[in-house]
Amino acid sequence: MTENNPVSRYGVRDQTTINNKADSHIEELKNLGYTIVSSDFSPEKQKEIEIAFGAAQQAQAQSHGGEEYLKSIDEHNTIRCPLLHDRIFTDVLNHPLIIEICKRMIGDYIILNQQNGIINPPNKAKYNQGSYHRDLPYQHFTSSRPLAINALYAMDDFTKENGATFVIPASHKSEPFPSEEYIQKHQIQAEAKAGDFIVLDCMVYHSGGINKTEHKRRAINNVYNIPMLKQQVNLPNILGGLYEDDAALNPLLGYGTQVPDSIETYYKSREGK
Ligand SMILES: O=C(O)CCC(=O)C(=O)O
Repeated sequence: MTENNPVSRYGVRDQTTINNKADSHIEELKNLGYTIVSSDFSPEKQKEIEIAFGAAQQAQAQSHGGEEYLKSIDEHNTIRCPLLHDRIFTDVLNHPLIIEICKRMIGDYIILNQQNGIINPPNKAKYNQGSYHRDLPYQHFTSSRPLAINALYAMDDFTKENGATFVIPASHKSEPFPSEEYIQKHQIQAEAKAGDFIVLDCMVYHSGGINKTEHKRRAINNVYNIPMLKQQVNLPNILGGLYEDDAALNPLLGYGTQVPDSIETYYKSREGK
């Protein structure tokens, strides 16, 4: 069943064509709500990201009340805004194929909603992403194109044993959460290799699995959305000018779409339009 030996069909007038890598991921994302994209990062680059991830976790604990405090608010398994700590995380969020897919799916102007380092803890410990949700939680509607897309960079292999992400394929196309019976029958576990991105339509129901191994399962979640949606945290404020001079990162990080904080600022934004 290749182009030279296509599947048998009748009564078919239109068929999706695939001309490049993005096309085939977009077809899966539209139909199933998820796709696995290889980052093609070299092993050295993957290692660099891993080292920076550990350092960012330590830096976060030091500057935000320590490990015990973060535990008390269930934040010890999340690194908020790793790009604040190391430029290498901008290579993850600004990955060319991911950006191409997001722009073709959402529209030309996309902004980063959040970048979070996430750790699925070992030995079946409780994981704050271990329940089914949409990445626009509490929302029950469908849209003709996604409002947001989530690219989960796998730092470790995602396996059934270490809690690879559960996905209910095509659930972005229905308003309600599916029935228990439907979920049991159709949920799949998205296994991936370290260095892959698990890319999801933000409205597809998904959940981290239980990590039954003795090792952490680490990832970096990057969520992109239309500029009309607010960011999880105010990235331009937090970054304080960091990466503002970078022509690609400036709009992506939301520097160009901040809500004016006064009428004067709003008028200023109109100048030259
Ligand atoms: O860790 C996972 O497998 C899922 C992560 C997730 O659901 C999220 O970050 O929204």
